[in-house]
Amino acid sequence: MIRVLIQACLLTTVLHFTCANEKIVITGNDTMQFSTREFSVPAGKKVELEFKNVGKLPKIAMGHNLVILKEGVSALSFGAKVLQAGGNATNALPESVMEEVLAHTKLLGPGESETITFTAPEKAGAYQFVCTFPGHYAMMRGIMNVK
Ligand SMILES: [Cu+2]
Repeated sequence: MIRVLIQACLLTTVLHFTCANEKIVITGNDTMQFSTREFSVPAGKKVELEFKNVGKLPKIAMGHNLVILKEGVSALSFGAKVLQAGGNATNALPESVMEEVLAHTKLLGPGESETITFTAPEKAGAYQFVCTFPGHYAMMRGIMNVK
């Protein structure tokens, strides 16, 4: 009896780690706190940012978003501008203020998360971020350092 050797072809999955994206994870909670007040990204690099609302309160009372602002835009003055523009619990980021926004997530309810991808500015510096849910900008602010 002739034994036939069957050569099995082993399928290998080759993973390419060619793009070293920056992955940032930030959470927001029911006491109006971002888990991170400051983070750094390399200039001109693709950034992956995951934002999670880890709270339990309803979105209408305690929704959160994460809005990264363009260079030189202050989170405090931007927060006030959003209110003047009619920002509210169901429309926390009115279209009329978008020209000052670099990147942003949606407004998230309890347990929700969103991952956004954007390219960090080429210009090094401190870029402020903020939650624009009404009343939150006083506490929910931070800085993205571009290096
Ligand atoms: Cu918030």
